[in-house]
Amino acid sequence: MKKYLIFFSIVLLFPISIGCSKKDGDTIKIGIAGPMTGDQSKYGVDYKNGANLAVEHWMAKGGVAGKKVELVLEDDQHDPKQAVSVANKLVNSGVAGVVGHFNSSCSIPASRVYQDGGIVLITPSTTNPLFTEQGYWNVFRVCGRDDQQGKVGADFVTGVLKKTKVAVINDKTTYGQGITEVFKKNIGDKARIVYDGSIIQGDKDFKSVLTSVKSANPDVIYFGGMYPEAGLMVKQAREIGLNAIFLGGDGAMDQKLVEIAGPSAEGFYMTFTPDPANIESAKGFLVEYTKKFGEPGPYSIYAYVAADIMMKAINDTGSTDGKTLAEYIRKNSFDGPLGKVEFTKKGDNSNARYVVWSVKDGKFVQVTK
Ligand code: ABU
Repeated sequence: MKKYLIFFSIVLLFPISIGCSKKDGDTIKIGIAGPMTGDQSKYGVDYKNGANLAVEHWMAKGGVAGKKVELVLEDDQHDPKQAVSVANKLVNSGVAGVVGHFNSSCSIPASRVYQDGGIVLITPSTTNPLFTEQGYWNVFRVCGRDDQQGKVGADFVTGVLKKTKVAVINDKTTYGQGITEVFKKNIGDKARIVYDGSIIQGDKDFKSVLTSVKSANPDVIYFGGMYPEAGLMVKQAREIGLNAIFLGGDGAMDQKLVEIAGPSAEGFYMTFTPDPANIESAKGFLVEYTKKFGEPGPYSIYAYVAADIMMKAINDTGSTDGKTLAEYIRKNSFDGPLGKVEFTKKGDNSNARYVVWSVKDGKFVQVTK
């Protein structure tokens, strides 16, 4: 009997130990890449915390394919060149897959490095369409796309707010420019674009641009960019008596925007995915995350889901081969805190959708269904 048990244990374990080759002993490495330092580091921390919680849950179940998981954190500082360098480093370090990057300007150039290195990349937050339109076999996103959220923003301005004079400002990044173009296209002839300009990401003083915007007298200012600039911009707009409604995309969505802008953040609209507090399957995650790390950021739950999908793929295939994992991820659906996640052939989440949020009494609340 003992001999049979030993025989079956070897037979059952053998495919796993053969397949899971990208490991150090009994450890599987997964890369987490994003802005871990600098002005967008809040998003990096959310990535790290969300992914750590997913690993903790897998460890409590006995590990991934029976092995420990080590998260390898890399800081791309939301800089495209740094992202490529980090991607090369992760490929060379033998990670089985990567969760990241945060910014479209980083994920898109890095995705090529991971593809060439045979590594699956699941981004929790990169929304520029090009990420999955390049035709790479290795890319997936848990979030939606800017051609979805840019349209939701435009429809909100013309259909719900019923405004007719719009100013647009982008931050000249892949994300900011892309989402602003989608917004403008969907505004079409339903409203007039009375100002169309840009700022440089990282700048702190927007008063000269805002003074020009004020002369154009818009009802709404659409900002394609991230929370550090969005927060300063709305604050400075109010300081010069520019009281138009602000609307942005998911990049503006973080409690840090309120910290930066203070009371001027009130009424700032942004497009993002529906509130997880209303999703039954997300409730356990939200309670546990809050207890461990404090209030989740908008993409904490997306980082959890991305890491969870990566580990489920490794566990269920017993492999760390990129193509095997990509095929598994493309063919299966994944139940988790965000509900069911399924991917299209290109790697987009077929169930992603967008709504409008706003800042009310210093907090973000969902305002459309
Ligand atoms: N989705 C907004 C922030 C990340 C990006 O650049 O896509």
